Amino acid sequence: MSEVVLRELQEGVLTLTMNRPDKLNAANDPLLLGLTAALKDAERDDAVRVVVLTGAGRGFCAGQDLGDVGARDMGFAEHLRHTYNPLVSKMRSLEKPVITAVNGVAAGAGASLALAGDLRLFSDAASLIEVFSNIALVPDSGSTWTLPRLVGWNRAFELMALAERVGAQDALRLGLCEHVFPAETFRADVQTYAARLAARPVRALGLTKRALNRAMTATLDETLEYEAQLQQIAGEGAEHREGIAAFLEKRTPDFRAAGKSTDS
Ligand code: T3D
Repeated sequence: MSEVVLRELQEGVLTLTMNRPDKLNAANDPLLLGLTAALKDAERDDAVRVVVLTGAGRGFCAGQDLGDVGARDMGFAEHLRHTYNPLVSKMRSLEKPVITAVNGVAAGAGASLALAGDLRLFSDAASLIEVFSNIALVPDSGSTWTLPRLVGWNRAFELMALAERVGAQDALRLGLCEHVFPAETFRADVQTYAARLAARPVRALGLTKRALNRAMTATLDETLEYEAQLQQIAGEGAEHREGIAAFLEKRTPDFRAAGKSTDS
Protein backbone atom coordinates (compact mmCIF):
# COMPACT_ATOMS: atom_id res chain seq x y z
CA MET A 1 0.00 0.00 0.00
CA SER A 2 1.38 3.45 -0.87
CA GLU A 3 2.09 5.90 1.95
CA VAL A 4 -0.69 8.39 2.65
CA VAL A 5 1.75 11.12 3.72
CA LEU A 6 4.84 11.68 1.58
CA ARG A 7 7.81 13.57 3.01
CA GLU A 8 10.50 15.32 0.96
CA LEU A 9 13.24 17.60 2.31
CA GLN A 10 14.93 20.02 -0.09
CA GLU A 11 16.82 23.26 0.72
CA GLY A 12 15.46 23.23 4.29
CA VAL A 13 11.89 22.91 2.99
CA LEU A 14 9.98 19.85 4.16
CA THR A 15 7.10 19.11 1.78
CA LEU A 16 4.34 16.95 3.20
CA THR A 17 2.07 15.62 0.47
CA MET A 18 -1.34 14.16 1.26
CA ASN A 19 -1.38 11.13 -0.98
CA ARG A 20 -4.84 9.73 -1.69
CA PRO A 21 -5.28 11.28 -5.15
CA ASP A 22 -8.14 8.98 -6.25
CA LYS A 23 -10.29 10.53 -3.50
CA LEU A 24 -8.96 14.08 -3.86
CA ASN A 25 -6.91 13.31 -0.72
CA ALA A 26 -10.02 12.92 1.43
CA ALA A 27 -8.68 12.47 4.94
CA ASN A 28 -8.70 9.16 6.77
CA ASP A 29 -7.19 8.58 10.21
CA PRO A 30 -3.77 7.38 8.98
CA LEU A 31 -3.44 10.55 6.90
CA LEU A 32 -4.40 12.87 9.76
CA LEU A 33 -2.29 11.09 12.39
CA GLY A 34 0.58 10.81 9.88
CA LEU A 35 0.53 14.57 9.25
CA THR A 36 0.58 15.36 12.97
CA ALA A 37 3.48 12.95 13.51
CA ALA A 38 5.39 14.52 10.62
CA LEU A 39 4.89 18.01 12.07
CA LYS A 40 6.16 16.84 15.47
CA ASP A 41 9.24 15.38 13.78
CA ALA A 42 9.72 18.64 11.86
CA GLU A 43 9.57 20.59 15.09
CA ARG A 44 12.58 18.65 16.47
CA ASP A 45 14.60 18.52 13.24
CA ASP A 46 16.95 21.51 12.72
CA ALA A 47 17.31 20.58 9.05
CA VAL A 48 13.66 21.52 8.58
CA ARG A 49 13.29 25.30 8.37
CA VAL A 50 9.93 25.57 6.58
CA VAL A 51 7.05 23.11 6.15
CA VAL A 52 4.85 22.93 3.05
CA LEU A 53 1.55 21.02 3.08
CA THR A 54 0.12 20.08 -0.30
CA GLY A 55 -1.89 17.38 -2.08
CA ALA A 56 -1.10 14.75 -4.71
CA GLY A 57 -3.03 14.80 -7.98
CA ARG A 58 -5.77 17.30 -8.80
CA GLY A 59 -7.07 17.90 -5.26
CA PHE A 60 -5.65 19.48 -2.12
CA CYS A 61 -7.97 17.72 0.34
CA ALA A 62 -11.72 16.95 0.06
CA GLY A 63 -12.17 16.86 3.82
CA GLN A 64 -13.17 13.86 5.85
CA ASP A 65 -13.35 10.58 3.90
CA LEU A 66 -17.11 10.13 3.96
CA GLY A 67 -16.76 6.41 3.30
CA ASP A 68 -15.12 5.97 6.71
CA VAL A 69 -17.64 7.82 8.87
CA GLY A 70 -20.20 5.02 9.27
CA ALA A 71 -17.57 2.43 10.22
CA ARG A 72 -16.11 4.44 13.11
CA ASP A 73 -16.23 3.30 16.72
CA MET A 74 -16.17 6.85 18.13
CA GLY A 75 -18.48 9.86 17.99
CA PHE A 76 -17.80 13.03 15.99
CA ALA A 77 -16.47 15.02 18.94
CA GLU A 78 -14.09 12.28 20.04
CA HIS A 79 -12.94 11.79 16.47
CA LEU A 80 -12.20 15.49 16.03
CA ARG A 81 -10.31 15.61 19.33
CA HIS A 82 -8.28 12.57 18.28
CA THR A 83 -7.42 13.56 14.69
CA TYR A 84 -8.12 17.02 13.22
CA ASN A 85 -7.79 19.14 16.37
CA PRO A 86 -4.21 18.09 17.27
CA LEU A 87 -3.20 18.55 13.63
CA VAL A 88 -4.57 22.09 13.34
CA SER A 89 -3.17 23.02 16.76
CA LYS A 90 0.26 21.76 15.74
CA MET A 91 0.19 23.70 12.46
CA ARG A 92 -0.55 26.88 14.38
CA SER A 93 1.88 26.32 17.26
CA LEU A 94 4.85 24.91 15.31
CA GLU A 95 7.56 27.56 15.60
CA LYS A 96 8.54 27.33 11.95
CA PRO A 97 6.64 28.74 8.97
CA VAL A 98 3.91 26.39 7.69
CA ILE A 99 2.82 27.02 4.10
CA THR A 100 -0.31 25.45 2.69
CA ALA A 101 0.18 24.96 -1.04
CA VAL A 102 -3.35 24.52 -2.30
CA ASN A 103 -2.98 22.76 -5.62
CA GLY A 104 -6.67 21.93 -6.21
CA VAL A 105 -9.98 21.75 -4.42
CA ALA A 106 -9.93 22.21 -0.62
CA ALA A 107 -13.30 21.20 0.82
CA GLY A 108 -14.71 20.80 4.33
CA ALA A 109 -11.93 20.03 6.78
CA GLY A 110 -9.60 20.27 3.77
CA ALA A 111 -10.56 23.95 3.52
CA SER A 112 -9.89 24.29 7.25
CA LEU A 113 -6.41 22.81 6.77
CA ALA A 114 -5.77 25.18 3.85
CA LEU A 115 -6.72 28.18 5.99
CA ALA A 116 -4.66 26.97 8.97
CA GLY A 117 -1.41 27.67 7.11
CA ASP A 118 0.69 30.67 8.14
CA LEU A 119 0.97 31.46 4.44
CA ARG A 120 -1.45 30.18 1.84
CA LEU A 121 -0.33 29.75 -1.77
CA PHE A 122 -3.01 28.81 -4.32
CA SER A 123 -2.62 27.34 -7.77
CA ASP A 124 -4.90 29.02 -10.30
CA ALA A 125 -6.68 25.64 -10.44
CA ALA A 126 -7.36 25.70 -6.69
CA SER A 127 -10.67 26.38 -5.00
CA LEU A 128 -12.04 26.38 -1.49
CA ILE A 129 -15.48 25.19 -0.36
CA GLU A 130 -16.91 25.32 3.14
CA VAL A 131 -18.83 22.25 2.11
CA PHE A 132 -19.98 21.11 5.57
CA SER A 133 -23.58 22.38 5.26
CA ASN A 134 -24.10 20.22 2.14
CA ILE A 135 -24.12 17.25 4.52
CA ALA A 136 -25.70 19.19 7.39
CA LEU A 137 -22.55 19.41 9.52
CA VAL A 138 -20.96 22.36 11.30
CA PRO A 139 -17.64 23.76 10.01
CA ASP A 140 -14.83 22.29 12.10
CA SER A 141 -11.05 21.92 12.26
CA GLY A 142 -10.72 25.64 12.88
CA SER A 143 -12.78 27.13 10.04
CA THR A 144 -15.06 29.03 12.44
CA TRP A 145 -11.92 30.59 13.95
CA THR A 146 -9.94 31.42 10.80
CA LEU A 147 -12.58 32.34 8.24
CA PRO A 148 -14.40 35.19 10.11
CA ARG A 149 -11.02 36.66 11.04
CA LEU A 150 -10.12 36.76 7.36
CA VAL A 151 -13.35 37.81 5.69
CA GLY A 152 -15.63 39.01 8.53
CA TRP A 153 -18.50 37.24 10.30
CA ASN A 154 -21.18 37.78 7.67
CA ARG A 155 -19.14 36.74 4.64
CA ALA A 156 -17.91 33.71 6.58
CA PHE A 157 -21.48 32.74 7.42
CA GLU A 158 -22.57 33.12 3.81
CA LEU A 159 -19.71 30.94 2.57
CA MET A 160 -20.60 28.34 5.19
CA ALA A 161 -24.35 28.49 4.63
CA LEU A 162 -24.33 28.32 0.82
CA ALA A 163 -21.18 26.17 0.43
CA GLU A 164 -20.23 28.12 -2.67
CA ARG A 165 -16.95 27.34 -4.37
CA VAL A 166 -14.39 30.18 -4.06
CA GLY A 167 -11.94 30.17 -6.96
CA ALA A 168 -8.29 31.15 -6.64
CA GLN A 169 -8.66 34.75 -7.82
CA ASP A 170 -11.60 35.36 -5.50
CA ALA A 171 -9.62 33.74 -2.68
CA LEU A 172 -6.83 36.23 -3.34
CA ARG A 173 -9.29 39.14 -3.41
CA LEU A 174 -10.88 38.01 -0.14
CA GLY A 175 -7.53 37.54 1.61
CA LEU A 176 -7.82 33.75 1.81
CA CYS A 177 -4.43 33.35 0.17
CA GLU A 178 -1.30 35.43 -0.25
CA HIS A 179 -0.38 34.46 -3.82
CA VAL A 180 -1.77 32.62 -6.83
CA PHE A 181 0.65 30.81 -9.14
CA PRO A 182 -0.06 29.09 -12.50
CA ALA A 183 -0.98 25.39 -12.15
CA GLU A 184 1.72 24.42 -14.69
CA THR A 185 4.56 25.81 -12.57
CA PHE A 186 2.90 25.61 -9.14
CA ARG A 187 5.17 23.08 -7.44
CA ALA A 188 8.35 24.84 -8.62
CA ASP A 189 6.95 28.26 -7.66
CA VAL A 190 6.03 26.98 -4.19
CA GLN A 191 9.51 25.51 -3.70
CA THR A 192 11.15 28.80 -4.79
CA TYR A 193 8.95 30.78 -2.40
CA ALA A 194 9.49 28.34 0.48
CA ALA A 195 13.27 28.23 -0.06
CA ARG A 196 13.33 32.03 0.10
CA LEU A 197 11.59 31.81 3.45
CA ALA A 198 13.97 29.06 4.59
CA ALA A 199 16.89 31.47 4.14
CA ARG A 200 15.27 33.89 6.60
CA PRO A 201 15.99 33.79 10.38
CA VAL A 202 13.50 31.03 11.11
CA ARG A 203 14.05 31.06 14.88
CA ALA A 204 13.02 34.72 14.95
CA LEU A 205 10.10 33.87 12.67
CA GLY A 206 9.06 31.12 15.11
CA LEU A 207 9.03 33.67 17.92
CA THR A 208 7.10 36.06 15.67
CA LYS A 209 4.50 33.33 15.16
CA ARG A 210 4.32 32.84 18.93
CA ALA A 211 3.83 36.60 19.42
CA LEU A 212 1.09 36.83 16.79
CA ASN A 213 -0.73 33.82 18.23
CA ARG A 214 -0.68 35.34 21.72
CA ALA A 215 -1.70 38.79 20.44
CA MET A 216 -4.90 37.33 18.92
CA THR A 217 -6.43 37.09 22.40
CA ALA A 218 -4.41 39.63 24.42
CA THR A 219 -4.75 43.31 25.34
CA LEU A 220 -2.33 45.90 23.98
CA ASP A 221 -0.51 46.14 27.31
CA GLU A 222 -0.17 42.36 27.56
CA THR A 223 1.10 42.30 23.99
CA LEU A 224 3.69 45.02 24.62
CA GLU A 225 5.05 43.07 27.58
CA TYR A 226 5.09 39.78 25.67
CA GLU A 227 6.92 41.42 22.74
CA ALA A 228 9.55 42.67 25.20
CA GLN A 229 10.07 39.15 26.58
CA LEU A 230 10.37 37.59 23.14
CA GLN A 231 12.67 40.37 21.93
CA GLN A 232 14.98 39.52 24.82
CA ILE A 233 15.13 35.91 23.59
CA ALA A 234 15.64 36.89 19.94
CA GLY A 235 18.20 39.56 20.83
CA GLU A 236 20.36 37.02 22.66
CA GLY A 237 20.32 34.58 19.74
CA ALA A 238 22.90 33.66 17.11
CA GLU A 239 20.61 34.78 14.28
CA HIS A 240 20.53 38.32 15.64
CA ARG A 241 24.32 38.38 16.06
CA GLU A 242 24.65 37.25 12.43
CA GLY A 243 22.15 39.89 11.27
CA ILE A 244 24.08 42.68 12.99
CA ALA A 245 27.48 41.40 11.81
CA ALA A 246 26.25 41.11 8.21
CA PHE A 247 24.83 44.63 8.30
CA LEU A 248 28.08 46.13 9.62
CA GLU A 249 30.19 44.11 7.16
CA LYS A 250 27.86 45.05 4.28
CA ARG A 251 27.14 41.44 3.29
CA THR A 252 24.11 39.16 3.07
CA PRO A 253 23.41 37.42 6.39
CA ASP A 254 23.78 33.63 6.50
CA PHE A 255 20.99 32.70 8.88
CA ARG A 256 21.27 29.00 8.04
CA ALA A 257 24.81 28.90 9.46
CA ALA A 258 23.72 31.00 12.43
CA GLY A 259 20.96 28.51 13.15
CA LYS A 260 23.55 25.75 13.50
CA SER A 261 25.65 27.58 16.07
CA THR A 262 24.68 27.44 19.74
CA ASP A 263 22.49 30.28 20.94
CA SER A 264 23.60 32.04 24.08
O1 T3D B 1 -15.52 13.59 12.95
C1 T3D B 1 -15.58 13.86 11.77
O2 T3D B 1 -15.08 13.13 10.92
C2 T3D B 1 -16.27 15.11 11.33
C3 T3D B 1 -15.42 15.83 10.40
C4 T3D B 1 -15.91 16.35 9.29
C5 T3D B 1 -15.02 17.14 8.44
C6 T3D B 1 -15.44 17.25 7.00
O3 T3D B 1 -14.55 17.45 6.24
S1 T3D B 1 -17.06 17.12 6.54
C7 T3D B 1 -16.97 17.40 4.77
C8 T3D B 1 -16.55 16.17 4.02
N1 T3D B 1 -16.27 16.47 2.63
C9 T3D B 1 -17.24 16.63 1.72
O4 T3D B 1 -18.43 16.60 1.99
C10 T3D B 1 -16.78 16.84 0.29
C11 T3D B 1 -17.32 15.75 -0.63
N2 T3D B 1 -16.80 15.94 -1.95
C12 T3D B 1 -17.30 16.83 -2.80
O5 T3D B 1 -18.22 17.57 -2.52
C13 T3D B 1 -16.67 16.85 -4.18
O6 T3D B 1 -15.95 15.67 -4.37
C14 T3D B 1 -15.71 18.06 -4.37
C15 T3D B 1 -16.53 19.36 -4.48
C16 T3D B 1 -14.69 18.16 -3.26
C17 T3D B 1 -14.93 17.87 -5.71
O7 T3D B 1 -15.85 17.60 -6.76
P1 T3D B 1 -15.31 17.02 -8.15
O8 T3D B 1 -16.49 16.98 -9.07
O9 T3D B 1 -14.12 17.79 -8.59
O10 T3D B 1 -14.77 15.54 -7.84
P2 T3D B 1 -15.63 14.23 -7.55
O11 T3D B 1 -15.88 13.50 -8.84
O12 T3D B 1 -16.80 14.55 -6.72
O13 T3D B 1 -14.61 13.38 -6.64
C18 T3D B 1 -13.55 12.61 -7.21
C19 T3D B 1 -13.47 11.31 -6.44
O14 T3D B 1 -13.14 11.61 -5.08
C20 T3D B 1 -14.82 10.59 -6.41
O15 T3D B 1 -14.55 9.20 -6.40
P3 T3D B 1 -14.88 8.30 -7.70
O16 T3D B 1 -16.32 8.49 -8.01
O17 T3D B 1 -13.98 8.85 -8.78
O18 T3D B 1 -14.51 6.90 -7.29
C21 T3D B 1 -15.38 11.00 -5.06
O19 T3D B 1 -16.31 10.06 -4.54
C22 T3D B 1 -14.12 11.04 -4.23
N3 T3D B 1 -14.31 11.93 -3.05
C23 T3D B 1 -14.38 13.26 -3.07
N4 T3D B 1 -14.56 13.73 -1.83
C24 T3D B 1 -14.59 12.65 -1.03
C25 T3D B 1 -14.44 11.49 -1.81
N5 T3D B 1 -14.45 10.26 -1.26
C26 T3D B 1 -14.62 10.18 0.08
N6 T3D B 1 -14.78 11.24 0.88
C27 T3D B 1 -14.76 12.49 0.38
N7 T3D B 1 -14.86 13.56 1.19
